Amino acid sequence: MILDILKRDFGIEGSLDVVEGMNGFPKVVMTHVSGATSEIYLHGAHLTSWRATDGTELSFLSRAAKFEQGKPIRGGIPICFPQFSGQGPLPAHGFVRTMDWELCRTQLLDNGAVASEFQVTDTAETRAMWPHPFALGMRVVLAEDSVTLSLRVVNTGSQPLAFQIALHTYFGVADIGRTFVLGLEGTERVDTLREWVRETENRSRIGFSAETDSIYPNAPDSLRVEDEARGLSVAIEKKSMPDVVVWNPWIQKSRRMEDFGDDEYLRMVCVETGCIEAKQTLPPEGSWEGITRLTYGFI
Ligand code: TA6
Repeated sequence: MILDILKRDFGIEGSLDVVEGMNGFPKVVMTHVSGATSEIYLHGAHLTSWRATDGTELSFLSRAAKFEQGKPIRGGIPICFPQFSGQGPLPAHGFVRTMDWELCRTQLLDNGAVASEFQVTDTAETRAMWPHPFALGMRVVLAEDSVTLSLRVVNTGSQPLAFQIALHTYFGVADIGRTFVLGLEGTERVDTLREWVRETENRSRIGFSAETDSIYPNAPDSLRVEDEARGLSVAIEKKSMPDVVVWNPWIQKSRRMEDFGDDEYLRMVCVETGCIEAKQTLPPEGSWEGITRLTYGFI
């Protein structure tokens, strides 16, 4: 059975296991010696859980999330590639988040961190939608107080490869009304809910009281999400992922999403990092890498 083979080939006693997740979908469970954990489904190489050393869940996974072939998982950290949202002819956020990725490496590092690597490449189905060969890798490193996600795109074709890419990170919070995003003051904001008007963000602490869906092109590489109700913060540090999106669906959009509870907007916020306006183009054999590190702490 595939699970037994994955356990045999990639399991690390006490640090990493491959188990049956929802609907029998295989998932990697990483456990740091401190007690911190993370879970990543091979479906979409989708991180669905990141827990602190005391078991506090820092990610968000909808109670209505679907675990079905061809469907994205609602919550966690979906990988958007080669398109972001509906900004092109492909399915929303591209197609890799609904593909089965290969688990290709696992490690227990000298510093005690636990690492797993996943890869997906073009298929006849993807080439029918998007006629470009590619290889996309993701590496997840779990440490005591952080999880680091590194993405790498390689152009394995003979033509230039133009793409968008993002980590669509859902953060779990206790109360959206006491949740704030810091670090975007002075950055240009594109408000997709107001005809994509472009204006300067003048708030040092962005709070939430309505549907929010803003793109911040070329945003600072250090941001923070504050969950005031739990006294928790998550620092976001990024490299080569210039653009940020801040999203909360609020009441009406929540009701329209079948894989999202009507009240769940109260307990999540998305702060996404990637190349959205900064579309990338690789020459044949060229590669791009981007990193986002999430570190939790206390306010
Ligand atoms: O977060 C930005 C965004 O494009 C929003 O407009 C919203 O559509 C969200 O992504 C979720 O997209 P999804 O396809 O996962 O429902």
